[in-house]
Amino acid sequence: MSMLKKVLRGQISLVRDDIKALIDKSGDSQISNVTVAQAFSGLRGIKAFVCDTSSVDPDRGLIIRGIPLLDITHILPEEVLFLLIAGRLPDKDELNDLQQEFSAHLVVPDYVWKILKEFPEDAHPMTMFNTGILAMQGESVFHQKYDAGMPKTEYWEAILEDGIRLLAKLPALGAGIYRMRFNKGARIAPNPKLDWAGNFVHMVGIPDESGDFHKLMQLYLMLHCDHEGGNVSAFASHTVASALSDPYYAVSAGLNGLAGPLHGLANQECLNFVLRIRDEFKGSPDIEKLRQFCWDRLKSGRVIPGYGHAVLRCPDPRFTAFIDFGKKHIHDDEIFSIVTGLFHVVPDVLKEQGKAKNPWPNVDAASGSLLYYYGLQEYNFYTVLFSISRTMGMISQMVWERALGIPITRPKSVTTDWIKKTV
Ligand code: CMX
Repeated sequence: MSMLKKVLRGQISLVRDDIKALIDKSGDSQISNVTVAQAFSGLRGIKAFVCDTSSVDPDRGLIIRGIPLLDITHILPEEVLFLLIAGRLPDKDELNDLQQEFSAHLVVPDYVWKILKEFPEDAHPMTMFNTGILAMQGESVFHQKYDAGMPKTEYWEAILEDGIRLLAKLPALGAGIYRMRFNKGARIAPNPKLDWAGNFVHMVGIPDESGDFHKLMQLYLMLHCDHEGGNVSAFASHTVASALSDPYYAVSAGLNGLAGPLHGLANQECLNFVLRIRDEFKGSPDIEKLRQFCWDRLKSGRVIPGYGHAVLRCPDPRFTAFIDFGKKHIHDDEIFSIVTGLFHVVPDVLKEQGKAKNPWPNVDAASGSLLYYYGLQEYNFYTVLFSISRTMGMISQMVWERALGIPITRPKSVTTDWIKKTV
């Protein structure tokens, strides 16, 4: 049995007892109420369910199991996965054990590549990626054990097994799609000796003599891991998994939400926006020209990608981490200087326009400029990278939801007539 599973076995009954005592004592206490305006506004701000893997503080950003993100930007994605699930960082043996588990499940089955080969040449990489995940659904341990009559108390173990197997394959799936979709030549086989991010760099086939692209991918895959439970992708996968659909169904569903331009696709939109600025001004323009460009975009009725957030009310620490990386490694780069120029301009423009509740940059504002610098320039691939990482959060949340026996999601909708008659 994996060390992570053993750790969880020791925790689950304690957490269950703790929650049972909380409900016995305070089950009738109120934590939120819902206004008519909220009922018409994407459920914004309603506290209606629990997610303990991470939380988003409006003024501080992502906090993972009590640790502010900027305190752990040095850790590996595998370490953050352990942290999300177990609530603490792994020691050396536990990390090694998790990495070995990944190494045992790196290969994407051949039938997936056969399906993906049939896609049109201009298919979006996210469509291919999510299809690849869904195509592997028959591999699900949860699904097989459920059919064989697995007791409820073992659901979480099967979800964890599925999660590790799926996560192990995602760098190969993503890198293979990159090479297939952008005509980069044959797929490169995974190397079981490499770490999760290193394997992606190896299989994507972009030269990395300095090792900095590898460092960037470690940071990238760590930073995007989770963002509490209410964002579109987490909430979608939570809902689908609550019907006891297995992790292949639930992750694919969540990632279909991540593929929306107001969510994870904003990273591709953002780099596209930055490249349009570079092309229009033949380089990095001065601040005044940037300001005008942003106003023109707003006046055409479009959002500024990479800015604003439904929960955050401060610059996203994930943005800060990427900017710090850029300042250290690529500070002279033209594209990166447009990104930092936008950071000087956009918040004031959005404040002046007066619509966005949060004028600050989010995670998607800076990541593309770094990927572009290291040679990953096909920006409609960027959301696939976000997806590889975010699957860690979805799986972690799913493991705990099944461990705690959280029932099927089914909030009550009401009609407009009902509201009119009731309030
Ligand atoms: N540019 C222009 N207008 C913006 C804006 C932006 N970056 N952010 C918000 N607004 C507008 C909204 O479109 C809305 O306008 P309407 O009243 O005309 O509908 C108004 O400001 C109020 O919106 P809000 O309450 O501040 O923001 P929401 O919670 O509704 O939406 C988000 C949040 C992220 C969808 C929005 O800020 C946005 O569209 N940003 C740009 C896209 C983006 O970067 N998305 C990535 C988010 C991070 C992620 O999930 O990956």
